[in-house]
Amino acid sequence: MAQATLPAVDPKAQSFRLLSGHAIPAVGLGTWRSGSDASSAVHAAIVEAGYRHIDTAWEYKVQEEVGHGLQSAMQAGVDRKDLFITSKLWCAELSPDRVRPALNNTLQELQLDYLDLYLIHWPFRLKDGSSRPPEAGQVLDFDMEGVWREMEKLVKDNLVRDIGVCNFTLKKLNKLLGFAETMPSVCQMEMHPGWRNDKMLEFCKKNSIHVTAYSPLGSSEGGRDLIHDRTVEKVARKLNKSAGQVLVKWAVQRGTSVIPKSTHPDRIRENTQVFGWEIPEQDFQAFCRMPNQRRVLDGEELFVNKEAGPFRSVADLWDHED
Ligand code: NDP
Ligand code: 1BO
Repeated sequence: MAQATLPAVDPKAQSFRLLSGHAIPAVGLGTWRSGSDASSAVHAAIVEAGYRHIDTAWEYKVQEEVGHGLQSAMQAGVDRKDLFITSKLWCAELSPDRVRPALNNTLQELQLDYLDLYLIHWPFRLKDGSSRPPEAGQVLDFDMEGVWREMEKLVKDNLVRDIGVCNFTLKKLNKLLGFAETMPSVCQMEMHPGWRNDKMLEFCKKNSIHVTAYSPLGSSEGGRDLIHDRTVEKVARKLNKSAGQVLVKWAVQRGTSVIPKSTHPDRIRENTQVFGWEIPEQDFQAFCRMPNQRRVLDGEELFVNKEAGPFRSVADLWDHED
């Protein structure tokens, strides 16, 4: 297992260095729930707002639209090699024989011949066509080592530059580190002032795994409205920034890359204007003291079956670590 240390975090940096040596841009565009606007959002992000990092997933059902947006950005003169494109392996594909076909399908939808980063979306295997919540027998055993070996082969075959995970617990990450020949470069987790997840951030830092913070604004549709949180509004007003900008900046100052989603060109631009200024320490710490810490994306609807298991509660999903 490779052991190296990441360079110290430079809060002014516009990218972070991964264990592999590749750079991940500090701010990327999220595409979950972007629907048919994903193409124009990706174009606006790259061509008009200067993003170079796009986060998507097969499960978002927008990869074809994202692919169109990428193509139009490249036609406008942006080089593929300057882009950082992330996608994710869905739960139905979490068996070794399905990893490569799933990646090939994703590459085809995105019209790309390699990904910069391929992540295990959630560490739970689902039967094809599973319902939400899952019925008895729809959540299956997950051969983590077998799947990871296949992910490692994608790197060796230059189909993917880096591999990583999302929504892991410390227990699951420790298990993965026990057999990984290629270390996970990135752990993508829900993180914002309402769910700091400090334990995971510390663990990743100690193990030189870069963290990407998802749902940095508290997500949408039933999420947590951090944009109108009093502390966030107060700090934003003081710094003459928007609420979105101070939330994105807080994530970058913590040493994480961050992937706010928007389909509106003005917000897309706003969310990346977070360089050349800092959140002062006392305001940064005020965000770190936000009460009522809880996840927005707890996985319940996707994986919990209260009667049949194997996960009967949200606490089961998260290995009772919270
Ligand atoms: P975010 O925290 O990014 O919030 C998105 C919401 O905020 C949308 O409703 C958006 O609306 C609104 N918004 C965006 N910018 C602003 C702004 N400046 N001011 C006010 N409102 C704003 O939510 P997501 O849950 O989408 O997380 C971001 C990305 O992270 C996802 O899109 C996805 O790529 C990734 N993700 C990964 C997960 C995983 O399991 N690995 C899980 C969840 C997310 P509008 O579009 O109308 O501007
Ligand atoms: C169901 C997918 C959650 C967002 O990544």
